[in-house]
Amino acid sequence: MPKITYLKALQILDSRGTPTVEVDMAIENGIICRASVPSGASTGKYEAVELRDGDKNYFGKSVLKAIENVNVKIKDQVINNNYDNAKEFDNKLLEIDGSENKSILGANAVLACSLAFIKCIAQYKNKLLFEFLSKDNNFILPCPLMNIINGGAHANNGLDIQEFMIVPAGFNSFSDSLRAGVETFSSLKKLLNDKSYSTAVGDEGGFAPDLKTNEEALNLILDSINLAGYEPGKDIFLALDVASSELFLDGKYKFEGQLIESSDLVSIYSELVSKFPIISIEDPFDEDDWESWETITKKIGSQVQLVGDDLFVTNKIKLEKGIESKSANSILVKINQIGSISETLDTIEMAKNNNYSYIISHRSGETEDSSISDIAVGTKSGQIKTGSCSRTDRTAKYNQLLRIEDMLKEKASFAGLSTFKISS
Ligand code: 2PG
Ligand code: MG
Repeated sequence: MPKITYLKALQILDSRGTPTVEVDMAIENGIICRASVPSGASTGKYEAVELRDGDKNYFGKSVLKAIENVNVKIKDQVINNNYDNAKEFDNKLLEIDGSENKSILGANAVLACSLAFIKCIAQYKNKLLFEFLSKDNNFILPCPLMNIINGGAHANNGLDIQEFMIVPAGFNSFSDSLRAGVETFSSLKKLLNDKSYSTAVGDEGGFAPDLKTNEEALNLILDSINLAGYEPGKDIFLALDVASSELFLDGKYKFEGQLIESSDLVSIYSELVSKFPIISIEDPFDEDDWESWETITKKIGSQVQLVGDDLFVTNKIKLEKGIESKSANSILVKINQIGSISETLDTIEMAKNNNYSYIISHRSGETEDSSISDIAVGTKSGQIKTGSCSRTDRTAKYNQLLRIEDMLKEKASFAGLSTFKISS
């Protein structure tokens, strides 16, 4: 791999208008790559540290310290050096940082460099990122989990559950699946309009109507699937991200206006799964409530995918604890939660080896960088969570998948339901 000849970070804005880090990197033969970093709202307590300035600019959210860390601390050590592979480069970043959780350089500074580097190597090897990441030539296009009704920390309505997603899995190709998702989204808009609900969209491009109950949201989605001409539970399934760390209060959960015990919540989920074609529930319990995770996995883990997001924060050590305690059967993978691409790939490998499914995911604050689509194809995740089908920050990811599908043609198959941890 040729030497790194240029490295420059710039403060740009994410989809919420919050500052984030963008990096341009060049290598000796003239290849230049750009990467930028997403940011969460319902962040897990154990995520790698996103460095923010905390001063008066942007109400404390500017990232100029992280930018300086790239432009000075990282640049000084990596410029004119060459690294054979992503792991070697990422290890160098970890060494410069020296902390447990990237708090010195900032996970935002580290990830921007890590992602720019892997893009440079891929280009140097004359490969697209998804090809470079793939271990063979059997490509699988992921099934989308599309967040069409937003609640929780992503909207200011009355819904406790953060994400109500549709999963258009019953199709033969990614583009047909996406089309069915888009048609359902448009039908939902019509239904909301008819009922005089707001059709303004939330952070991830889904609608954020002021619905009163979670079941009302689920029923509206079923109606919109039917209205679009599809069959719920055959063509299109449902998925939830409860993001329940946000609902956890003194050992109980705030749910539909009441403080309830975790055992009540287990019953609520079991009932929802029996009433609706729900195939995946993310963060049903708080990131520290391991006991409830074990209980629910025992109870419904053979029927439905139980996804650890805040629980695992894309961290191998956390995932290992989950595997040992039989908590969850799936992991959400967010590159900025752990902060480097090689660590992300290591976590994916662990999930794969232990029969956990893994969903490549966006953050609620996104940029135009669509690398997660390549990562989903390159790692054969079979599932991608990247919001609804509005807002360019979300559609950029779907558009990249359309391009990959077009490029691969019959060399790729569509994952459908194949990677979901559900009873057949
Ligand atoms: C989540 C994500 C993405 P955030 O909880 O899964 O949908 O939200 O980026 O705000 O953590
Ligand atoms: Mg989540």
